[in-house]
Amino acid sequence: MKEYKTSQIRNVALISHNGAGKTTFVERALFNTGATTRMGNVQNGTAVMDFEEEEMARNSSVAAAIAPIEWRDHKLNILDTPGFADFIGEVNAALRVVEGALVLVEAVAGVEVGTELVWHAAEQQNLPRVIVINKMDRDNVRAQRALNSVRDNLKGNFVPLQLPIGEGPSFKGVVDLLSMEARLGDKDERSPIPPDMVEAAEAAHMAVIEAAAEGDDALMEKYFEEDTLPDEDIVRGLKLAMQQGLCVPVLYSAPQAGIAVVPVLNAIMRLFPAPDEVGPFTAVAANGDTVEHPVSDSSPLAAFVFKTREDPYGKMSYLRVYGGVVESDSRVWDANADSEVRVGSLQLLRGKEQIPIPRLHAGDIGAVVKLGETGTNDTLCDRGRKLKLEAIQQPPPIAQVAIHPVSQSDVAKLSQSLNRLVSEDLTLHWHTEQATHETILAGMGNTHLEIAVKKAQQKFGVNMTTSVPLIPYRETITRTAQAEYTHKKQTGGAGQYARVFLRVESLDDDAGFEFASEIFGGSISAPFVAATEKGCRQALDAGPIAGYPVVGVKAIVYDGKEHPVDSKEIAFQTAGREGFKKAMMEAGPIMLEPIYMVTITVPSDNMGDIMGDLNTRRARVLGMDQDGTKSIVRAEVPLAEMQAYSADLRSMTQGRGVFSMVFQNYGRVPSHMQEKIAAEARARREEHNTH
Ligand SMILES: Nc1nc2c(ncn2[C@@H]2O[C@H](COP(=O)(O)OP(=O)(O)OP(=O)(O)O)[C@@H](O)[C@H]2O)c(=O)[nH]1
Ligand SMILES: [Mg+2]
Repeated sequence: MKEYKTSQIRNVALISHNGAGKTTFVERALFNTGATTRMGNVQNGTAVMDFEEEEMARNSSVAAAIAPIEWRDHKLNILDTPGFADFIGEVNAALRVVEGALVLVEAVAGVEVGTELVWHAAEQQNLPRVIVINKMDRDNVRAQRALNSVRDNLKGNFVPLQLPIGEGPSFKGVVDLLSMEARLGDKDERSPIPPDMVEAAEAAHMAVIEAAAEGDDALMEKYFEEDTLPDEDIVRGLKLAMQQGLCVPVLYSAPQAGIAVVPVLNAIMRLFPAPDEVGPFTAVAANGDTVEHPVSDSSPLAAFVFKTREDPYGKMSYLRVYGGVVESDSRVWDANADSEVRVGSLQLLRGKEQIPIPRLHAGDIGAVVKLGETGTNDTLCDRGRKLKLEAIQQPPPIAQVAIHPVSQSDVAKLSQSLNRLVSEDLTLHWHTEQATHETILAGMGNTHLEIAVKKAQQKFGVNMTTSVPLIPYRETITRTAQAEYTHKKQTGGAGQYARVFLRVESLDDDAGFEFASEIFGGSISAPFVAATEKGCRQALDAGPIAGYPVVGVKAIVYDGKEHPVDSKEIAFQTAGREGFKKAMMEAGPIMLEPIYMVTITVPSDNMGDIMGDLNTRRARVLGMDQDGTKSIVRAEVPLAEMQAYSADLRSMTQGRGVFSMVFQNYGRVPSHMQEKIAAEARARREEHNTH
C-alpha cells in the first residue's frame, strides 16, 4: 500500500446499535475499492472485519477492527465497531483515535437504544458526525419515518445531503444535493435528477447551503450577498459547521446491494477533517506540564496504544500516531512503563490481515507485534521528549461472575490468563474477593463475560466454570459492649496466661477497624497491649455471625492482668482474639451488604414495569428524569438483588433499556434475611471443610 501524508488520511469510526450494517458497509467498501475480490458476508462468516472466532460463531462483531480504504488519493481508516452494548469498551477505544464518526441508523428500526448510547459517546468526544440511514433496501422501509426518528430521538441540526430515490426493495440510489445529480445502482452511475424530484431537491439544496453558511461568518455574509454559495464553499462550510457541532449531515445507503456506498466514501473524504485539521494534540510532558503539538511528522513522537489483542503471532498493539513518525525496526520510549521498547515491523491491519509498512506517519493508524511490556493506554515517544497522552475513559462494570478453574493445571494458569484477558479489554476486571474467597470476573454484561471465558479457553487453554458470585457481606456491631477473657494453660512445662478487658464501639458502617488502649498504671505492659491488638485484628477476617470480614468497629483494651512468668505475646493474641469475638457477640452484631447506585434508562412506556420490578428488589428510588422519549431512574439497590439484572432488564424492555451501576456503600441487611444468609454461609463452610 502506498504511503499517505497526514492531510490525505481520514480516521472514522462506524458506530450504531447492534446489526445496523456497519460490517457489511466496510465489506462493500473493501470490495468496491478492489481491496477484496469477493465481498465478505457476516452471515456465512466470510467478513474480513469479523475475523475473530467468536464473531464468526455469532454473525456479529465483538471487537473493533480496522480497514484502510484507498479512495481517490486518500486513505480512509475505517474502524468497524461492535454494536452490542456489552462491547461499548471497543467503541470508546475507537472513538478516542478518530476525527469523525459515521452513525448508522437502521432504516426500518430507526433510532434504537444502542444508537443513543454511541451517539452520546461520540458527542462526549466532540466528534463531527454523519448519520447514515442504512439498509434502505429492506422491506417496509419508510425513509421519512427513519429521518423523523433521528430528529425525535437525537439532538442536532440534521441536514440531509441526499434524497433517497425509492425506498425498500425499490431503493435505486440517491440525489446528491451538492452536485445536484442522481447516483444510481451498484455502479454509482451519474444521471439527471428524476423529474418528479427536482422541486424537492432544489428546496433541500437551499437547506444545505444555509447549514454550510452557518459554519463560518464570512460564508454567511457571502451567502447573504449572493444568495448562494459555490460548491467548494458549501463543503468547507459544512465541514466547519460539523466541527462546531452545528450540523449533522444525513445520508442513505444499502451496502448489501452496494447502492449509495460510494457517496458515503466521498462524504468521509470531503466532510471529515484530516488529523491535522483539528488543532494540536495535548499531552503531559515529563515535568508534569500539559503541552500541545500540531499533529505533524515534525512534532515530537507521540503514538498512542488504543487496543491490544492476543494474536497467534504474539501480542498485537494497535497504534495511533499523533506526533512524529514511527519507523519499523526502531527503538522508542514507553512513557507509561518508563522503559525502552523495540518496535519490530510495523503493519497496517485490514481485519486480521497484516500489511507490512516501513513507517507510520502522524495521524495514521497501524499496529506492531510483540511490543514488550507496553499495554493499552501507553504512549510511545522519544526518550529525550517524554509525552503521555490521556487514557481512554471506560465505564465501570455492571455484571460479575465467579470463575472456578477446572483442573490443577488450570489453577496454575489462571491468574496469568486473567491478566492477559484484562490487558486486552479494559472493561474487563478481575479480583479475588476476600470475603468469599472467590475469583470474580467483572464486565459489561453476561455476553461479555461469557465471551471472555471462552477466549481464555480458546486462546490460553484455561478451562473454567462459572457461577453467580457469592455476595461479599460484611459484619459490624450496633452498640457498645464489653467482655473479659482469660486465656490460661498450665498443663506441664511453661504455662500461658493472659487476661484482657475489652470494649467494642460502633464506628460508621463503612469505616474500618480502630484500636485504642486505656491501660493506665501498667496492668498490662506495652508489648502485651500490642499483642492484644494483633489478636483483635486476627478476628476481623471472620466475624461471629457468618464468618464475613468485620468492619466499623473500634476495640479498646481498658484493663487486664499479666503473670510474671507465664505471660507471653502469643497468650495475649489469643485473649485479644477471643475477647474481641465475645465482645462483638454482646454488641448487637449485624450483617452489611454492598449497595450500588444504579441508573436505568428505558423508553418511557416501560417505566411502570421498571418501577414495579425495582420494588421487588429492595431498591430505594432516589429520582426520576425525563429525556425526550426516555425515562431515567436512579436508585440504590443491594448487589444481591442485581445479579441477573442485565438479562432481566433486556426481557422487560425487549432490549431497549440500559443501566449502569457503581458501588456506593455497605448497608444493613434486613434482620429477617440475616439468619438465612448466615446459615447458608455456615453450611458452605462446613461442606468446604469436609471436602
Ligand atoms: N437488507 C439489507 N440487509 C443488510 C444490509 N447490510 C447488512 N445487512 C444485514 O444485516 C445484518 C447485520 O449486518 P452487519 O453488517 O453484521 O451489522 P453490524 O452493524 O456490523 O452488526 P454488529 O457488528 O453486530 O453491531 C446481516 O444479516 C446483514 O446481512 C443492507 O444494506 N440491506
Ligand atoms: Mg459488525
